[in-house]
Amino acid sequence: MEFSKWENDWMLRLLLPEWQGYGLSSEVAEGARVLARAWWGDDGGAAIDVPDAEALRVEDRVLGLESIAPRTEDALQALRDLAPSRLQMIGGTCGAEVAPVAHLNHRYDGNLAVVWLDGHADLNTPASSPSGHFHGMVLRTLLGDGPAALTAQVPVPLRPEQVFLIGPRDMDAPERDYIDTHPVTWMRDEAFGDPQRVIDAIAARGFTHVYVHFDVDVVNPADFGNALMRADGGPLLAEVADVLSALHRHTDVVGFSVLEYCDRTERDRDRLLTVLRAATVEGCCG
Ligand SMILES: [Mn+2]
Repeated sequence: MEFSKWENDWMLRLLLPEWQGYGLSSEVAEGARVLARAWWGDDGGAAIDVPDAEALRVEDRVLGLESIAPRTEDALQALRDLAPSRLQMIGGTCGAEVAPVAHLNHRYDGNLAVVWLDGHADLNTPASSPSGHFHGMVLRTLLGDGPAALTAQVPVPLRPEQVFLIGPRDMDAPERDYIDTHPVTWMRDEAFGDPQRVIDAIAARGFTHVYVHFDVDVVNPADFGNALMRADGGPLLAEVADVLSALHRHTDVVGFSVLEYCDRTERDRDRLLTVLRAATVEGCCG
């Protein structure tokens, strides 16, 4: 029935401009809001409120955990209430990913490939993180190892097999150890020269739904300057665009997030918008 399809299968646009996952500046919060206005216009969907200024302290070895945990709970509650089957998110830091990934992994009961396009692996734990910044722990938290105030909120943790790290190159030794000892997929330059490899890897694992995490720092900082963090080396924006487009064309992308954008130059804003519009025009999230 047409009507029930609408009820059960619909896409939510979510703006979650949190900066506390990094915690030292709120530049990404403004970046997220600017990007949302430019990409979505008035069709902005839902927004989670985030204070622009806030004193953060370290709790359980995580900077700002007292701010991050209740906001994550609010976001998860909103997703449970709205019950979207598809999501497009513009977030501040990668720390914004807990709620959308947890929601969709629950919804699809683990049939979800999580493609992590990022200059970093985000696989630290509170104990292994050199900085105490949550945005570098978020993927590990989704895998079940993280601050208890957040892991307790994830109804179905990711399994390592669901994780496809595409582009990480700047990682700490404990993150590398995790990759070496768990069946996660890790691709670097080879994925950007040949996006079909990513599609094939997902198909080989049997997943039929895909979540695409796009931290703009996956792009070589020599080619794109509007990212919060800097991970030297890596692909050109045009090469990342090819992967994004291939994923949207050839897989069922049920979630797509853009993170860690800082609105420093109009030129790079326009280049990014062109990429986002081109990638999503034929996919689910257009
Ligand atoms: Mn990241």
